Amino acid sequence: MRTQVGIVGAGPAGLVLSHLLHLQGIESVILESRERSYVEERVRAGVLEQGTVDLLTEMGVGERLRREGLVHHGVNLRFGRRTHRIDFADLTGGKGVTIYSQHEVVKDLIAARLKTNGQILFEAADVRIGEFEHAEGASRPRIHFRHEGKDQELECDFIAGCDGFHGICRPSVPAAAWTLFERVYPFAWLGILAEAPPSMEELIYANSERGFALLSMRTPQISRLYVQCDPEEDLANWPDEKIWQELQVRLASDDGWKLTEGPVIQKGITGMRSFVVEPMRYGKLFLAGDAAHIVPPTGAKGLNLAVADVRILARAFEDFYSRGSAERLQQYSATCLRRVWKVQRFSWWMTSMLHRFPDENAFDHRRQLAELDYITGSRAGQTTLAENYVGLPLD
Ligand code: RFL
Ligand code: PHB
Repeated sequence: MRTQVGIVGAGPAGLVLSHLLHLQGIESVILESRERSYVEERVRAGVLEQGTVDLLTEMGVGERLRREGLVHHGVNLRFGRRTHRIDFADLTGGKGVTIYSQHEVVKDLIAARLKTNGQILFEAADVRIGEFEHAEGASRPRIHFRHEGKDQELECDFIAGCDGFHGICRPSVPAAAWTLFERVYPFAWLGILAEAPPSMEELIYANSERGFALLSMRTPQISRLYVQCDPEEDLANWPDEKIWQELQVRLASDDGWKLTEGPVIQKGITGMRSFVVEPMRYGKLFLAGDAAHIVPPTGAKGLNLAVADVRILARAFEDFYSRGSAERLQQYSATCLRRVWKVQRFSWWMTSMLHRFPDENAFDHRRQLAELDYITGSRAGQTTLAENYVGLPLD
């Protein structure tokens, strides 16, 4: 088999890249280790920046998103039992975010790829990459894999490593070629999906004496809620009643607001880390999305950052194939990393401002509350949060 760009991973990064390339007349093949239904049902992120929505719309995959997505023009911070709304529309000139599940985005992208005869090989086993080491020269990268019981080889001009944090692309490069930057947080998020109408129109991020809590949503009937917990926590220790009890206490306010409970239909624990690999390119291998960086979910940025990377990568491939210019490919890593580090900073900042740390002392906690008081009380502070949350410019 032969293609122009071989893509490993059918998450948001791989799928958006493949569809953007198709729109530019560039061929690609996606190899995905999981089955289609698994990829289409995996519960993950839910907040899309304006730039992500605009890009998906321009790509022709925004129709259901426009119809079913919930547009939010603000977000609430709750601390000291009081609620403070950050008004994105007012602070950013009308911008907002859209609440639409990542797995719905993935479904829409897979449908669009298949409709235009895109090749996605699900359940590709033992995926290995080779001969990508040299940026210049005639050697062609190869991806070896097993599909439908047969060993196969995909020859391509370039490989896009869109295979997430636990993928095989990054570890296929000699460790000495990368510099890794990492911070692992001493807490995790226990998340639930509940059949309960969201108790607030917009999200609530709460810093409480008992730790962080978040009220989010998926649809007007389904709430998505999180509580900070120990990273080693066993889900078995969290029966539904205990989760609701903890949410009730952490989200409690003095303004008459009430949390509506309902049957829990899904729950899971997600660890929290900040991670960046530099550079994001090695020879003819380009890393994008979670394969290159991880953010803690407090800023709701993981999916948006993955989309921003592949938008830059698709443009670079377009320049290469249509004009023979490799300049943007050479600049790919540096261009992405400028944005990646700003988003890392924002995600770390939101995380540090909103969680209780096991080693914090009374001074640290008072300082955290003062920071929240400052951010919510000053227009400059609110603007800092708002412009990062709705998304920094893509260029
Ligand atoms: P993905 O979505 O992980 O997709 C990678 C794809 O590669 C496949 N793969 C392989 N395929 C072939 N061969 C191999 N050897 C392979 N190894 C892996 C995988 O099956 C998968 O289909 O990465 P991508 O495209 O970069 O997209 C990034 C986003 O998915 C991610 O940043 C966010 O979902 C992060 N994230 C969250 N972000 C938020 O903003 N809010 C959230 O609430 C939120 N929750 C989450 C999350 C990430 C999670 N992970 C990674 C465990 C919850 C979880 C559980
Ligand atoms: C979600 O709805 O899953 C969600 C929302 C906001 C975040 C993280 C996750 O910061």
